[in-house]
Amino acid sequence: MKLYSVIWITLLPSLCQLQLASEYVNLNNGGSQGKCTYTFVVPQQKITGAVCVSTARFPEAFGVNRSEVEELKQELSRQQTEIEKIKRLVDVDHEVANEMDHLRRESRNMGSRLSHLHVQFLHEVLQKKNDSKEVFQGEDKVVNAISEIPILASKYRDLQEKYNFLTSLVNNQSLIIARLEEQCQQSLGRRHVDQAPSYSQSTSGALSNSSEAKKKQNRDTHGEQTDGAAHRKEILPTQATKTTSKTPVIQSEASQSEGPWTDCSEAFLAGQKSSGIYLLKPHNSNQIMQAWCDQENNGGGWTVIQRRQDGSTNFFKTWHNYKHGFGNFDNEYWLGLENIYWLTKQGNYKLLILMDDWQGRQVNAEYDQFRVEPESDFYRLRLGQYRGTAGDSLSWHNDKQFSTLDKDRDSYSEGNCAHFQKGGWWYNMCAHSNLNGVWYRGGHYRSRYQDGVYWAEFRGGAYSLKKVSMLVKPNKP
Ligand SMILES: [Ca+2]
Repeated sequence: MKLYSVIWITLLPSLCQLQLASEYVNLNNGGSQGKCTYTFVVPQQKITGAVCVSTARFPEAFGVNRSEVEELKQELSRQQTEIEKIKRLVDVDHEVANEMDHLRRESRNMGSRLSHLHVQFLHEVLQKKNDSKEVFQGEDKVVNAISEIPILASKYRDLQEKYNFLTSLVNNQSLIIARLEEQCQQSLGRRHVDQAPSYSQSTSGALSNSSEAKKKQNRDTHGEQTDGAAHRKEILPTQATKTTSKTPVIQSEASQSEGPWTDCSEAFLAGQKSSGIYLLKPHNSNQIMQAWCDQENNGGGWTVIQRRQDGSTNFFKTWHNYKHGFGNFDNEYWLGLENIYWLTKQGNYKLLILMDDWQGRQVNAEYDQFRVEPESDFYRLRLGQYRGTAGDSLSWHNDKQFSTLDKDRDSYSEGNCAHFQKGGWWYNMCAHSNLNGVWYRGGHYRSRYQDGVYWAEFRGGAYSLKKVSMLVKPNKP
């Protein structure tokens, strides 16, 4: 390039400048020596034809003709073109280099992104492994639980067998107690017969010997209807005092009642206006029973068939107990399904239920018809229309049979409602009312089941009532 520049300078059209150019060349080559030397490096050219040289502009003296200059120009132009090409290539190269840089950077980013994804992938693989482990553990637990089911089932069967055994034991014991009571009464009866004259003398003259004997027999009959504890409570004092005085129960009887009456209403109409224990013998029944007659409240003449008031009597009893009755007539008791059957069979009876809560609220529920079917139909409940202030929690039990812990006659197919409710009742599925349930003190109670003495429409199933009584009376005495 430098060489061509030198040529360019020396071959400027204005030859008058040639001298200056030669001096420049000489200066570059150390021309301080004063010698003037010209050096031209031009491509060799073979001149074959006539060369037209303007003698005016390119004097022969310089030894450079016009065609050579043109050639140089062309060469120069070609070189310039080459230079431009090279420049463009360089530019392109530069762009390529930039592009390469950019790609390299991008590649680096991609690399780091790939590393990141790889780490993430590894992490997820580990996580999956852990999850699989948990799934396996869960499956193991399920398998273990399944394998325990037969064991639990067999335990349940064992418990059920034990329960059945205990139930039959309770039944047997109840029968034994009943038999012992019977024997006891027979022996008592023999003693009473021996002492009949003195007994007769001690009672009202209006009573004949035969009626006294009858009354004595009535007492004995009643004894069969009470449960063991209650019965012993009443019989033992009689034994102890038989030669001197009668039991309080008998005294109240003798002073009030010349019965037996068909029911308390008949006694009331006959002038017996004091509440107490009366002897009753319903029509067509050879059973003589005792019952508390309420002659002072709600018009009098009411026969109490059930009463709860202090939790003194256990109501979680067997069929035998519920059939014959249990408890104490002057306190808590159940008259007995057989007695209720004979009592309500006599006519058209109504039922009155009186309830007190622990805050002193008193409510009632009255049903204009009430009776129970015979034992062959498991004392099925027959109930009329409701009226009252407590709300109706018994109609749902209408037409249901009676169930106890040892006799499941309810509408609940999964078990015996009497087990859950801990009483005897005309259970459905299971109860809107449970007046023979567990007597809990204070009202609200905590229990696994709704087993309190409750009337759902009054205080709900989780509230055990303080006082409850069930009374019957004929609609048209
Ligand atoms: Ca059942």
